[in-house]
Amino acid sequence: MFDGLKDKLSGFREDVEESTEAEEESAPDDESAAESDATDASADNVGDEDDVAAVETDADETADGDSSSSDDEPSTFQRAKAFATGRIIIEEEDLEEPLWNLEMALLESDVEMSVAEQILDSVRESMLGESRKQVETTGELVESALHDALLDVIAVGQFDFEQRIAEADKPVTIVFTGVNGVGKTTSIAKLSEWLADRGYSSVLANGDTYRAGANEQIQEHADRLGRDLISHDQGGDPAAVIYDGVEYAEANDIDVVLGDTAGRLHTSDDLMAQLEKIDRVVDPDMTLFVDEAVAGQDAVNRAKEFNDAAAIDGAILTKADADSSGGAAISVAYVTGKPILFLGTGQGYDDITRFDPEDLVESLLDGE
Ligand SMILES: Nc1nc2c(ncn2[C@@H]2O[C@H](COP(=O)(O)OP(=O)(O)OP(=O)(O)O)[C@@H](O)[C@H]2O)c(=O)[nH]1
Ligand SMILES: [Mg+2]
Repeated sequence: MFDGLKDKLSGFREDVEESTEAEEESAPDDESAAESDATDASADNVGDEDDVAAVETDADETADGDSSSSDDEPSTFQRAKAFATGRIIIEEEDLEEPLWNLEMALLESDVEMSVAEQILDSVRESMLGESRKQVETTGELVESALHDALLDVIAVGQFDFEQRIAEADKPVTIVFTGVNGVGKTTSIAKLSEWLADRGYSSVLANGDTYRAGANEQIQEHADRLGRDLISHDQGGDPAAVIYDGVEYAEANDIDVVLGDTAGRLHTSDDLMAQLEKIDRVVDPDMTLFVDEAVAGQDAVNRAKEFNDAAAIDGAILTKADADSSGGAAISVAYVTGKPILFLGTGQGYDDITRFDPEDLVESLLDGE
């Protein structure tokens, strides 16, 4: 999951390490007193010899840049001192190229432009502090800057889904929307199982009265899981089906109503009007937008458009098992202001995971 993105993020770390190594190379030339300690200090950060050779030209440029340094920039003495104590000073120019590469990497991974910019701004800010920052190791600094920057965008709007279910008046009605074939019906079946594992009963209501075969498909899930299904004939009114689902749950003491809907484009006026009617008639407790992680930037755009057309409360990203880019997982919450609540990670009923921003960030950064 998200392997392509993991590689790209570790590329940023290497980039910064390289450009600060170049920095270290230049420091002893400026201050011979620092030279002996410097060799030890650089040991942690210097990689193989090719790397060092490759950055030496950069080092010259960096040193040249410093000759015109303003008062804000570290003096030669400060640099040498920092260097001698095994510390590194990260300057704006060290980050320029790595940040550019990071931006390209994020965009290539389908991270939305505004989200990539936000990540860059926050990485830049935490790595430079006011004008510069002294740190123990560059790797640690990169790690913590990326960690915080990613978490800030990924965790937007998070709430405790289970707690919300626990505290809400029953039945809790959840309606699922999204375009065709992204995994709405499968996610309903998975969520029904997820809820059952936590002690909540649920009934399925098939508001997809549009597509031929939809009743049979969801009936199969209901049978396998031993859940009740409320459905009407094809062509019926989706709001009426979900309404019946709510009445059934009230009468039978069922905790949660899971209302399916037909796949639709946000541009389809008829189908969007159906959603509005469901909203009016049923007044669901939550509307969850479902899309597939593999759709990348398209999924991000759709999340935004659905949220604009019919406010969503959260999202489920399916097919994360097949997604290498991770762009949708990183961008959807920031772009909509609504959290990703679950990831679909396969075709089995158990293949659903509560989306945990902290876990995701850690797995993105641990490079495994
Ligand atoms: N690999 C993988 N496949 C998934 C996942 N979720 C759903 N699928 C598959 O995606 C396909 C479409 O799933 P559905 O649940 O029918 O999608 P839908 O959104 O209800 O489709 P429509 O009702 O036609 O709009 C099925 O083959 C599912 O098995 C997932 O998390 N991972
Ligand atoms: Mg469906």
